[in-house]
Amino acid sequence: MRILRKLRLGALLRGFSLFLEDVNPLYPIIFLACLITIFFLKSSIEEEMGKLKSRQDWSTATDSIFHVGCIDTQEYLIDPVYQKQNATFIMLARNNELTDVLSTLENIESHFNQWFHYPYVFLNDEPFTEEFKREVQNLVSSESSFGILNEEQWTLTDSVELNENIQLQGDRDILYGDNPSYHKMCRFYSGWFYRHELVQQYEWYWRLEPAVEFYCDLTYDPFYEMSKSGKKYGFTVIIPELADTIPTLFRSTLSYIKENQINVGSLWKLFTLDYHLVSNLTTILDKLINYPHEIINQIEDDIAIEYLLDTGLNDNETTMLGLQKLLSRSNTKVPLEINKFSDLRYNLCHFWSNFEIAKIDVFDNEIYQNYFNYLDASGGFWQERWGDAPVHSLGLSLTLNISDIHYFRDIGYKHSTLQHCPNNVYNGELSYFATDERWQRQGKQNHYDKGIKTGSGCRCKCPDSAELEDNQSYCQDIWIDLIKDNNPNKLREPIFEYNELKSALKKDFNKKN
Ligand SMILES: Nc1nc2c(ncn2[C@@H]2O[C@H](COP(=O)(O)OP(=O)(O)O)[C@@H](O)[C@H]2O)c(=O)[nH]1
Ligand SMILES: *[C@@H]1O[C@H](CO)[C@@H](O)[C@H](O)[C@H]1NC(C)=O
Ligand SMILES: *[C@@H]1O[C@H](CO)[C@@H](O)[C@H](O)[C@H]1NC(C)=O
Ligand SMILES: *[C@@H]1O[C@H](CO)[C@@H](O)[C@H](O)[C@H]1NC(C)=O
Ligand SMILES: *[C@@H]1O[C@H](CO)[C@@H](O)[C@H](O)[C@H]1NC(C)=O
Ligand SMILES: *[C@@H]1O[C@H](CO)[C@@H](O)[C@H](O)[C@H]1NC(C)=O
Ligand SMILES: [Mg+2]
Repeated sequence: MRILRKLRLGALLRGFSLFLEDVNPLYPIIFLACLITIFFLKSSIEEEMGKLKSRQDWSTATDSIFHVGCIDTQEYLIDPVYQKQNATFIMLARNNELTDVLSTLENIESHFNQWFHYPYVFLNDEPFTEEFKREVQNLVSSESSFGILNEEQWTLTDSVELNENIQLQGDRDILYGDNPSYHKMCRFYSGWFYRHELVQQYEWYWRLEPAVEFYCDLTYDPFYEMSKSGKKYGFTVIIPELADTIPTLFRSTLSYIKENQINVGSLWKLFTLDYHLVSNLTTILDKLINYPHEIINQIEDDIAIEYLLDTGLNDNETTMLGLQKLLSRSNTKVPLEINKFSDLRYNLCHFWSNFEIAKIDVFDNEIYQNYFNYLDASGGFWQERWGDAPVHSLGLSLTLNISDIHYFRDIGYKHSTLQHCPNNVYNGELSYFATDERWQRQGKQNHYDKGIKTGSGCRCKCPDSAELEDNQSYCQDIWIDLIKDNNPNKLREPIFEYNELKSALKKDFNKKN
């Protein structure tokens, strides 16, 4: 065999060199150069790819993927420790969205629910048509129930003022600002969905929307895994909110916290930028220092001014420096940090709430409910266009810690224009089995993306467009940072103390002068 292979290789090479002799003596050199270029290009592409966020392993003791790659679902289901959870899908939808609803259902059944059979709750502000119910029931592998929202759950203050406000938001080009039903939807999802009688029959829910897409198979039960590991809320996408839609949401949130003396959870750190870097600052410095790079400069100026005031004005350099600093400080206006309240600012990050897997009681509790009532009374759901996503995120941070949250990094998901799709695991594929002939996959359908060593997904087929993790905002970075923390549930404390910093800087000052 080996001899045969050698012979063939020899023939091939001879053929090739004959071909080269025939043509141009430069060709072998060009050919070699090409090979070398390809080799270096390939390894540099690989190196570049390795730097991509989506190709890195983010798992920490605080949060990691429940099962990397595919697992054997049949075995998982019969394992005596496995327990099906008291859980449901929920979807708010209109009758005219039936096609998009069916597309979501097909997706979730084929990628997950054909093995787990969790029920569905559909909600609507109008009665669902018979056609809607029939088509849905024909498609899914479990029970479905259909609920209607009452007046109280689906409303905004009905007044002239309301209409003017909503029109104004349209004129300002605020996304969905001039669409009253969008405001109602956001208000419903902010404060009512978890209290609906059909939803109240469960302990867990998975929120779906019409026309969303799942790119991978989920071969384990996310409700069970969350319950087992003490997780309470799961997300797939975290992004910043459009600032124009929520001008006063954060201020209202802070008022609620103050009035009710809420001790926020450490999740608060994911959503807020803390200006309070130095404790015990004098009033004026507290106003002048907003960013880390300003700390040292401002305290040094303070020292120079104090020196001048202590020693009096004479024409040596040190007192002149103090004079200079005093003059420039007296000319300094307190910087206008319009988004800073009580030394904090909302960084606009939020879990994208069109996908949520969570426990119903993360919302169905006194603190969150009163928070919603407070926000509702303030009018922001119609005077502005508060989305349910930032309201959920800020509301959750009133009670939850970082370690209560799970990032479903292995769930490939698309809603409207944004998508997250994980890499498959290198050699981590198990063969697919359908429980219904409708979900059979043949030929191309049963071929998936090539895996990598640090992959996490199971049988993902990702679209050829930008991956959110690689094209993402600061929000994802803050998340990664926080789960790396050894003590993620601790709230942040000021890093420096004013008197300590000042006496250290004073030593330098005295040495120099
Ligand atoms: N029944 C009903 N559902 C609505 C209405 N407006 C929005 N929804 C649902 O609320 C969810 C979010 O609405 P969508 O238009 O997708 O907003 P987006 O995801 O923020 O772009 C979807 O599940 C919609 O089907 C409405 O007026 N009536
Ligand atoms: C599921 O949870 C709900 C809400 O807590 C409860 O009322 C219901 O009895 C539970 N159902 C089962 C089957 O445990
Ligand atoms: C704050 O400053 C005062 C007065 O300079 C000092 O007595 C106190 O110890 C400082 N507080 C802290 C926490 O260092
Ligand atoms: C500047 O003047 C003060 C007060 O007279 C004095 O203590 C200090 O040593 C002088 N510094 C220099 C650099 O001459
Ligand atoms: C990726 O980022 C670029 C530049 O920030 C942006 O123009 C583009 O729309 C983004 N793509 C996606 C899919 O978010
Ligand atoms: C959050 O963490 C703090 C500090 O470890 C702890 O006291 C508190 O009970 C935790 N909250 C929740 C909801 O687990
Ligand atoms: Mg949507």
